Parts: sequence; structure tokens; C-alpha cells
Amino acid sequence: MTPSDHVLIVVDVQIDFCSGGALAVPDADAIVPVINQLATNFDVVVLTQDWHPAGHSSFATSHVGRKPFDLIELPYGPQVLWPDHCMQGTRGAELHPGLKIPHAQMIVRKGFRAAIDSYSAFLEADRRSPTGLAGYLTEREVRAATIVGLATDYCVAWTALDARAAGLDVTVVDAACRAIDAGGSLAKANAAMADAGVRRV
Ligand code: VGL
Ligand code: ZN
Repeated sequence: MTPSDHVLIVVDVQIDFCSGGALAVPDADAIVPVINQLATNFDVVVLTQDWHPAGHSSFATSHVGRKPFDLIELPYGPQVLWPDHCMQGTRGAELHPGLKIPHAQMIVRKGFRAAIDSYSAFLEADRRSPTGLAGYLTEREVRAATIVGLATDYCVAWTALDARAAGLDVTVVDAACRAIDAGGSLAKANAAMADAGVRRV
């Protein structure tokens, strides 16, 4: 068993990111059994859920003349536009039904503010609005994080970078992640994680 100062963070393993979902990540379903197995080694497990209101600013449908994967400028900086996904209370926003981690202790929802996206489970895309996860982990006296889930180049990478910024020792398990990889996003995320001292196994 991994010590209780080491959290497993399972990022966005939700129906919309898996096969047949609104923003399906290639081969995403393959990581579910891998994560279930890995989770049996962890006492402290946090799950995250991408959790957008209808009309969210990251949706292409919210911007006239735009389509998914376009890049636009929002007040806080560049924003990739996505198909409508993970809308609050919809089936697509539910955790993957194959995910079996009954001992998970906390679910962090993110991206629930209409005007701000949030890839990171720590800090939203305006880089000012915290989700509360850093405070939770501090109170739980966590000092290390293993991070898995979807998508490697977006929510996993941003979560890993912010976990490093929060002072945690961070490991990403590649076999338990899958990427979107649009427009060089995976290479960019990999370089940023390497620079920040994120361990990859
Ligand atoms: C994600 C794009 C939009 C992710 C979430 O979980 O990586 N990507 N929303
Ligand atoms: Zn999203």
C-alpha cells in the first residue's frame, strides 16, 4: 500500500471523453482497468470531473462562426474550442461506468464557471480561481501525487504542472493516460512536464 501522504488523482475519466462520447479521446477506454488496478494500491484517491454549464465559453457552439478545435482569445488568454461536452448533470459528464474505485474520497469538479475553462484540477484557466484541491491536499498532509486519466496533453498535464507548483512530488503513469494530440499539443505538454520535473513511468 502506498503511504497516506501520496494521493492518486484520476483526471476526467468520464463518458464524454471515452468511446462514443462527445469529445472521445482515442483508446481512452483501455485505461479504465489499468486505473482500477493501480487504485487498489492507494489509500488516498481523488477523482476529477470536467463539469460545464450549458453555453460554456470553451464550447465552439458558444461562438458565432467558430468550430471545434479553433483557437480563440478569451480575456484570460488563448482558448481551444471544443465540442459541447461534460455538461453538468448529463450522462456524458458521469464517471466512466467501468471505473471501480469505491474507496475514492473526494471528487473535484472544475470548469463550472461559464466564462472560464479549467484543464487543471487545481487552478482554473484564468490562473486565479482555485478549485480548493491544494487546500484539501495540504490538510490531508499529502506530499506526493500520482496522476492518471484524460487527456494527457490537457487536463492531466495542467494538473501535473499545478501539482508541481503546489510543491508536490509528481508522477504521471503513461499507461494509464491517453492524449487528444491535436496541433502538436502532446509534444508541447510533454516538454512542459519534463521542464517542471514531472516524473513519467
Ligand atoms: C479536457 C478538453 C476540454 C480534458 C477537458 O479533460 O483533458 N480537454 N475539457
Ligand atoms: Zn472541458
